[in-house]
Formats: sequence, C-alpha cells, structure tokens
Amino acid sequence: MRIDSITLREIQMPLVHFFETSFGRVYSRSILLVSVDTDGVRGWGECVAGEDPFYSPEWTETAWPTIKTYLAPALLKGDVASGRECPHLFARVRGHRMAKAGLENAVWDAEARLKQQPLWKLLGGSRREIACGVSIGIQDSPEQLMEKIATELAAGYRRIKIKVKPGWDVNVLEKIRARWADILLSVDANSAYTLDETEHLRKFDAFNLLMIEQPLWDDEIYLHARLQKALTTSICLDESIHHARDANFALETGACRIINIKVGRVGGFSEALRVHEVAESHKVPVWCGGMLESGVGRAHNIALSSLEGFRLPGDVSASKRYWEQDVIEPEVEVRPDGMIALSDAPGTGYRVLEDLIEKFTVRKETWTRGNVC
Ligand code: OSB
Ligand code: MG
Repeated sequence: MRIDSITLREIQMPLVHFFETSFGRVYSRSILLVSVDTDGVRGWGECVAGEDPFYSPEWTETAWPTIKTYLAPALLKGDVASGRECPHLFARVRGHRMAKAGLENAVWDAEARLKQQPLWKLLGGSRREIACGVSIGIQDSPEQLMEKIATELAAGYRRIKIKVKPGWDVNVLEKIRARWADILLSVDANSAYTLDETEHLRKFDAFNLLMIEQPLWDDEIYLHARLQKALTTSICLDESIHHARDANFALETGACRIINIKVGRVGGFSEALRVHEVAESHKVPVWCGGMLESGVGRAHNIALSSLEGFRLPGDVSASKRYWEQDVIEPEVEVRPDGMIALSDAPGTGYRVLEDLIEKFTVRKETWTRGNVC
C-alpha cells in the first residue's frame, strides 16, 4: 500500500446535550479527522484526543503537530502492506497514542476498502451484532439524571453507566436503585478518588454494580490492585491501560477484572487487538469505550466490538445521542433491543459525508508523498 497523500483536519460539532465528567463539562467537540489516499481509495480515521489535556496528557494541540511533524512523514516515506505495520513506522515517537491511532486506523479503513472486505472481518471479528450501553454524564440534578436514565432504558440500551465524583455518587446510586433494582448499572469515576477514600468506595458494593471504572489515578495500576482487594465490586480500568503490557500487568496483579478498550487510548487497532488477546488469555471480559466520537470513530468502534472478547455492552451508542447530524450515512442506529447490527459491506459499512465534513472543517492541511520524499 503506497500512501499518496494524507489530510489532517479539525472539525467542530456542537453536542446535542452537554457531557460532564469529574474533570469538567463539554458543550461542543473539536475533532481531528485523518484521511489517507492510496491506490484510488480513501481511508478515514479519527484522533480521539480531547479539546483539553484532562482525560489524558494528549490533546488536539499535541496531536496536530505530532502528526504533522513525525507521523504523517513517516507514513508517506514508508511502505506499509497493512494497518498492522503502522506501529513499527511510528515506534520512534513515544506516547502520542491517539495521534498514532488516527493515522493507523485510517490505513486499516483504506485496507478494508481495497480488499473489499468488511473492516470487522479484517480485524478478526465474529459478532454480527453488538450490545450497546450508554454513558450518562453528571447532570444539574439527580432528577434530571433519573429522567435521562428512563429515556435511555426506553430506547433499549442494555447497560447504564453514570459518571461519579465525590458528592455525586452514593446519594445518586441510592435513587437509581430504588427505582430500578435490577438494571445492569456501572459507574465511571475518571480518577476522582484516592486510596484514602477506600472506606467510602466500599459503600458502592451495596448497589450490585457491574463495575467501577477507573476509580483512582490515571497513571496508577498497582494501587488499583490494593483497592480491588478491598471491594467486592469489579474494577474496570480505562485511563491506566495504554498497551498490552499494561493490561497484562493489571491482570497479573489483580488490579481489575474488566478492561475498557479504547482504540485511540492504546494507539490504534493493532494494539487494541493485542490488549484484547491479553484479556482473552486471562479470561477477562472487555468492552469498547467511547470518546464522544463522530461517525468516523464510532464506525471503527463498532467494527472492533465484533471481536469475541467484547462480552459486555460498550459505550457505543446511536449518533443521535451526540449529534444533530452525524458525518456518516446511515447514522449509527441502535435497535429497540439495544443492539447494533454489523454490515457486510466493504469497509465500515458507513459512507463518510465529505461535503458535510468540509462544512464543519475549521482547519486543514494536506501532505503528499512528493512533498516529503
Ligand atoms: O471515561 O469513558 C470515559 C467521554 C470522554 C472521555 C472519557 C470518557 C467518556 C465517556 C463517554 O464516558 C463515552 C461515549 O459516550 O462516547
Ligand atoms: Mg472511562
């Protein structure tokens, strides 16, 4: 596969509803999209870095120059037979996994189109439909949260996850369980607690939660193992897992019993497949996390979720929960039974709406093979 040109762009899309986590509230997304042209096809990828360095040290303003200065030139100068070979080309750059994933996933996307194969098949997936959950942010009041949960349950979602932080946790869980005793329910703290709060976190055990996601520091695994010993609720790690070695360390030390795989956080599909393999070898279930993606990243999450080990509902939800109009066609729809069906069409099975993307674009740069070689 000879990559002839790479385009990096930033698009801006307002969210239908604000999204609040323990690190703040967002009303609108600034998203980096990558497209690669090769052998007459175009592959698309999304860099899931946030507008701020709050979820991870990486953010849009580190991703852009990293792609421009290092990753795009490496890809244009190199020769890759498949998406799988991208990590090797990018290995010299440390970290910057979301930037790498944006490019690598665009190459996988192009590869699937070239081979006229569904992306999910190319990744080794087998599920023909995937189970969906929702991630509901912190609201202005518990009543507002209860209303949102009712709406999502009525839409068919199979697991409700709420964001928690000190002051918005046990009090809210009590209300939820009083109304819905049996729903599949989990919480995500985005590192809002410390090990000193173990006694407080033990109160979560009363709510029959599927998991507590990332309770402690984003750069810590071992202390999660200490916490896991004190809890009956399963810990799921998100921020702490950057690659397969992290996953292995976490599972060997007992730091979690579930892993959230985000393809951007681990640096692209190749590493996501390795994390999945590690989890499978430990018989630990994984699920696909979300980063408020546009349709480009959302379609990739759907393809990844078709792998066998994705045994729990993911944060892969319908386009309309996020956007007035998504940048793919058809939009991602969740069936009334809470499932998304995978398409047999080549590539992702979704058409990228280039005209709409152009309309949302606020900056754009293209690099060609001729420019860098
Ligand atoms: O921790 O899973 C997270 C969104 C942005 C950053 C981090 C997280 C999230 C979500 C939303 O929980 C998942 C989604 O609906 O895309
Ligand atoms: Mg999370």
